[in-house]
Amino acid sequence: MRDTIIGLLDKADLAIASCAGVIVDDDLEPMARSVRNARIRISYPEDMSVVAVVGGTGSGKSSLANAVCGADVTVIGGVRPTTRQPLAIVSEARAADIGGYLGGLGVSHQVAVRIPPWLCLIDMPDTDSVEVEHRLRVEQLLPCLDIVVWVVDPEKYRDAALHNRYLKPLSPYSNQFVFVLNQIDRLAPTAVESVVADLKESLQEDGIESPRIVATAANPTSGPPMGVSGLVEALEGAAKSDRVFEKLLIDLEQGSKGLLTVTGGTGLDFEPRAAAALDTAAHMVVDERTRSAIDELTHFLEAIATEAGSSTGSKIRELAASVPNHVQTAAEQVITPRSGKRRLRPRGRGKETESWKADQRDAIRLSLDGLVIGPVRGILATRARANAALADLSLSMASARARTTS
Ligand SMILES: Nc1nc2c(ncn2[C@@H]2O[C@H](COP(=O)(O)OP(=O)(O)OP(=O)(O)O)[C@@H](O)[C@H]2O)c(=O)[nH]1
Ligand SMILES: [Mg+2]
Repeated sequence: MRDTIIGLLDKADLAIASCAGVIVDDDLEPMARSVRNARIRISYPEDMSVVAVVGGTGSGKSSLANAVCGADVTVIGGVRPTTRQPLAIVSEARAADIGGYLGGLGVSHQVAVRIPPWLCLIDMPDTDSVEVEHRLRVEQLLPCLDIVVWVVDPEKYRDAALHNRYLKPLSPYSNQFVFVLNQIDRLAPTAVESVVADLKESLQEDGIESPRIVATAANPTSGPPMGVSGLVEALEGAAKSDRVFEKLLIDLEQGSKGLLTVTGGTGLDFEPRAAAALDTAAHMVVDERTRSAIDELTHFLEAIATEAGSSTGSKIRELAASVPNHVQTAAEQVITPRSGKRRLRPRGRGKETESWKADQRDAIRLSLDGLVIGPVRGILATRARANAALADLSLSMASARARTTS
């Protein structure tokens, strides 16, 4: 799988290069960032999983991290919010292997304790307190995590912000997720099952078909923690070593899907539409309605620019600005035939007039095709090349995915 991902990253670089000048930089950046992040991630061991505990303030994230480690490593508190900086908890045996990756993510607080060697657990700040900085920090780290443990409590598990802001848009990553319903000691034992079922239903509404859900009490008011070994088991299940690559594959799939809609998704149907616009404009010029011909071609290019969008759209709009000059140039041909001798417009509606008009229309259509349509064709050809590179990347990703699921 490692080699497959490396091959895909090379293709993705090519596709991004083909999209330069076709798609505005701001829209290309997420894909470019995914490729950069993926190259960094695969330079660290894939048999270690960077797992973050994420959720609302007071849901019990820090308590869960302590319970998983079997030690008081991180601070839990009664004042909301408590955790202000991400804290990475790594195994003593392999702290050195993953420390550089964490450092690169800006997670400078790291402690080494006795936990399974594959696990690197990050206790995160909250996603919902008054401290907006906390949420932004979580959102900055989310794309670089291998596994996310979403912690909810019996009151807030249907919180609209959690579902709409995070879980719905991130549903393609559901294999990377483990859901924890914490504080079950606060529920009547008979109610736990129905709350878990309701949580499952809300996750399915988000597009997460078969969520892994664990019910826990990380720090119950009385008695020992509950359900923590179930959480560790779920994490072990989620943390197969191919999972790191699978997540990177989804990053690339999501990125290229977005770009493909810009390079080819609109189906411009350019040639027949261009031929129709040229025909109409040529008729207008010969009938001495130059202004209408300018409007016809300008509107056509504007429509194409809008549908193509992004940098391609801007370039077509630039060309549209020259349409009046080009139409004037073409109009002059009506009275100046190729021989250089003036051939005056015949009078009346007779055969001679009609044949003169047909000749002039052909000449004008040809001229406008070269002056106006040709350059647009060139711009769209560049877009088509970017589209082809992205389509090639998508094909390779589809076959990589078929191999991971077979
Ligand atoms: N009853 C009960 N209380 C819990 C449980 N887990 C955590 N708590 C309590 O909930 C409070 C918040 O716990 P934390 O672990 O600090 O919560 P957190 O999600 O890390 O909160 P922030 O750091 O503010 O985001 C503390 O008073 C914990 O003792 C639980 O399973 N049951
Ligand atoms: Mg905390």
